[in-house]
Amino acid sequence: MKQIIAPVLAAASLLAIGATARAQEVVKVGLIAPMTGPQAAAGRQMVAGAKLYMALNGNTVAGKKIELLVRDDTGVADVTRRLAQELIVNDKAAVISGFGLTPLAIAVGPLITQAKVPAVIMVAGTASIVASSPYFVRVSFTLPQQTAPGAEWAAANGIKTVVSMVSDYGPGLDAQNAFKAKFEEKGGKVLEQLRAPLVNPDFAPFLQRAKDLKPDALMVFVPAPVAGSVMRQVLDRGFPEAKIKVVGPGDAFDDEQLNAMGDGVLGSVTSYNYSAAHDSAENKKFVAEYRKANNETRPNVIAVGGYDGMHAIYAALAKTNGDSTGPKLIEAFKGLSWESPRGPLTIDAQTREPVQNIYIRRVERKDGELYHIEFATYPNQKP
Ligand code: VNL
Repeated sequence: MKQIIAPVLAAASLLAIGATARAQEVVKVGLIAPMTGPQAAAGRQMVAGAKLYMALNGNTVAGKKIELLVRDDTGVADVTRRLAQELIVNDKAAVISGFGLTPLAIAVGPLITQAKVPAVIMVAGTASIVASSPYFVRVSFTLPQQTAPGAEWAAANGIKTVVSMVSDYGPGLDAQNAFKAKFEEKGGKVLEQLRAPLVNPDFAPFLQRAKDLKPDALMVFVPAPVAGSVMRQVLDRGFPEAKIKVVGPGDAFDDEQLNAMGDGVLGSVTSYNYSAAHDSAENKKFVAEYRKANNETRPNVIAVGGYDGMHAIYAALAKTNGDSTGPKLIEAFKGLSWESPRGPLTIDAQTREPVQNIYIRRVERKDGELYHIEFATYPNQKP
């Protein structure tokens, strides 16, 4: 009897080990972000958002353990491409994510198409990116989506002439074109479209030119990490005293930096998909947990992108019941819909783009701090 039981027990324990190994099967998620360099704030915020989602929702989906692999591309597209290749080929990542700037997303398009690995865009906002590969999916926004409602609001609220000043690359040109198209359709006039270099910008000559043209408003787009520096120069140059308002998408009024901009930005009206003051239970929880985990800093559009990007990955994996093969996974992202801290968010099943509310907000002082207080909504905006 003993001789029989021993091998049976041994087999049983081997089975148990096998079951444990299966239960711990890992799905690797690459997150490529600028953790150093001039856009490092974007990397820090994106990773903080993604990690917060995992901390609040556990690291197991459909029986698979989710492992986050963070890589620093320093904001350089060639590095993004190399890291994506390493994540896919060496680490066998099932999905990659991140992309803090437009050129960094564009750089991985051909690679993900060939490898059939989904790439979740958490920030980059140039309209054309997602259509360049059937394996892109975007949870962030596009600049035309963010900008057009604000242009309409400006035209309907006493602003007749505008000069625009943007960072000279994809999202800046998208914002500039979308603003002009909508603003002029509604009867306004864009007097001049100025473009400052993305790298080491000196805004002074552009701001002087804009001020000399005496518009009712200056429309500004810069990537969110540059917001504090551009707004300081706008205020120092006396735009408020000259009664020139500042309008546009919310990037130049980044939530993390808003309070430090001071009273010169009080009353500014912009259009955007996210405000830290968004009035919902989901957002109150998100802001409180983010502050607790991140040295009391305020979450911004980029932090929400990281948080929602992880949600999309979890939800897609749950939908495939843990099957992380690329073609099945990319299908599962299509049509996902959930309540984000920003409000309701849907990934359009045809375009793989975010459909979301765009809010008109005014900078006000609330509980002793400056916030974007939303007061009008353009619902379910397609990119
Ligand atoms: C982009 C667009 C980057 C909006 C941003 O901050 C932003 C981009 C890093 O597409 O490069 O606020």
